[in-house]
Amino acid sequence: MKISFVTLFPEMFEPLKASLIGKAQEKNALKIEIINIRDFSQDKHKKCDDYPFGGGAGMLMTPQPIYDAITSIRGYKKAHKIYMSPKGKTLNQAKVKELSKFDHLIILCGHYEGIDERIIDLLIDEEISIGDFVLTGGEIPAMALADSVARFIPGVLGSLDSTVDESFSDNLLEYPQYTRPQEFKGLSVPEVLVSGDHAKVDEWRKQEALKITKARRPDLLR
Ligand code: 4GX
Repeated sequence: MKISFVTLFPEMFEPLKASLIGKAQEKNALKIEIINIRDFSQDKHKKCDDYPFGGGAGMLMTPQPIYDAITSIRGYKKAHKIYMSPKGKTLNQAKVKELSKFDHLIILCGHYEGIDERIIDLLIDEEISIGDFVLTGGEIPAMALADSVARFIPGVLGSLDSTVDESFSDNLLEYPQYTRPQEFKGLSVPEVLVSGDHAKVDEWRKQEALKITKARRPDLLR
């Protein structure tokens, strides 16, 4: 898979080199590309923002540099083009899985009060939100989205397939887990987990997953 990030702040993507995504790139499972919108500004001062027509607080990103940045990307017509926005549909694991099937994602990161709506009309396939809160820009949401998508790409996760047996795979929160030592600060690991009875362990985990999901996220059970 290829992921192209389109941004005014390319330096913000440096941490991706260190992470799992960096490892995936070395293994050629994933190709990351960072496009600096400012490189495409035709303004004499490389300006990329302006006041909104009709007035109102703050600035908007102007359409020309974004349009030229996206259309400069090889294969942009066939790529799936996403705008990160609190107005988008909230991301969930089913959407992440769906996105992992595309060969090429282009993720546009907005700043200020957002972007000129005509970019969405002309180029964007879907708007995605990572949750009902507002950040200063779309870069962190874009990295969160890319990180979750990358986990579905073969060669990204260390162990072969921990994506299957995990939170959300059956739309439940994960059961509690324990490692050594068997007793820590007076708290013991539940007896069933050290019993060696795999059927009992599986049943306990299923019940615990249901219990915590009912308590914290009853919306997931529907
Ligand atoms: N999930 N942001 C977008 C600019 C903006 C402001 C208003 C449209 C309307 C966010 C989120 C998010 C910060 C990205 C503001 N765009 N992105 N940006 N929550 O908060 O994805």
